[in-house]
Amino acid sequence: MAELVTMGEALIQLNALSKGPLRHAYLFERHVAGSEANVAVCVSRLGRSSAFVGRVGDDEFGRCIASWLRGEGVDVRWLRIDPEAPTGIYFVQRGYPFPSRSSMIYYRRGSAGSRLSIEDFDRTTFQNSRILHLSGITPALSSSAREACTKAIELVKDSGALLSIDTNIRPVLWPSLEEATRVLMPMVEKADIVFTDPADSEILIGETDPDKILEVYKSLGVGTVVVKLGERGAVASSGSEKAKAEAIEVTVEDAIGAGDALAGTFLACQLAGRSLFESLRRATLVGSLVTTVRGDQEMLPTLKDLEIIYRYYYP
Ligand code: KDG
Repeated sequence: MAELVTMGEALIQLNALSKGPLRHAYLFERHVAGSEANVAVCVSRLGRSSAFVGRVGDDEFGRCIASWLRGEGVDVRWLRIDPEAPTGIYFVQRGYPFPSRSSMIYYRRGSAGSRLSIEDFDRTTFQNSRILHLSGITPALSSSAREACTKAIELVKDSGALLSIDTNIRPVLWPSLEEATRVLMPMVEKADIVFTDPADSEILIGETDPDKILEVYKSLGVGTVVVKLGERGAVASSGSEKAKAEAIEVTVEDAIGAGDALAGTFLACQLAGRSLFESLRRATLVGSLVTTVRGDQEMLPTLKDLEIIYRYYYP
């Protein structure tokens, strides 16, 4: 069984080749994405085993996601083909209205991925796995997806594996930010590892200061907290240890997916037994790298390449 199991909605990303408002974009590039799928691929590229639980439609985009994940070495035995609904997609608009920033425009309501349910996995899915990774996106998709997250957390807490959660609040997917907080906080409080950022933490705990954020989640009983700070890098805390890592300077093509790259690399490093500092530095480095291209997964390095880049930046 896989060391890391993750559950959520894998999506097709259609990324505009040109920067600017989408109404002027003529050409789009197709990528496989979705926060949890990004983490699964990242972990697998870094030489650790990962499995993805979710649904895609019985359509060409669903087949594209399934074969891509399989090709990346992700265990897809719990990726279900749902004939009743299409695979979800989203478009990426880059560089407008803010230069260097991207926005996501979803076409995913009623998608196969949002129909994730407790029937899609069982106790054996998590047998011998060491980490279950969830994100705040999945509970926002539907009541059955929310129920699936709750059930998976219950099974993992019984199995002794660690629960990792990336808060990943996508406001357009929630009826209100209060509802996001009401649903996500009980999940976050059960987590052993939490990834978050100042924007999400302002919503969830009313804090934007990275040190305060670490403090608050630690006081709620979360063992390891990682605060992603974009071009400022990241800070983390685990037990009595604290670490800080700077992002490397890059030319940003599309920043979407950087947080998942950071989380996936951090988790792969933790699975490999690396220290908090070593894990955070590598995670921040990979987070920066993926912003240099369009697409969330193409730039995720193999373990061998990560070590080469790491030695270059940290001789
Ligand atoms: O973190 C990147 C993801 O947000 C992107 O791939 C799309 O999963 C996605 C989502 O639901 O926003």
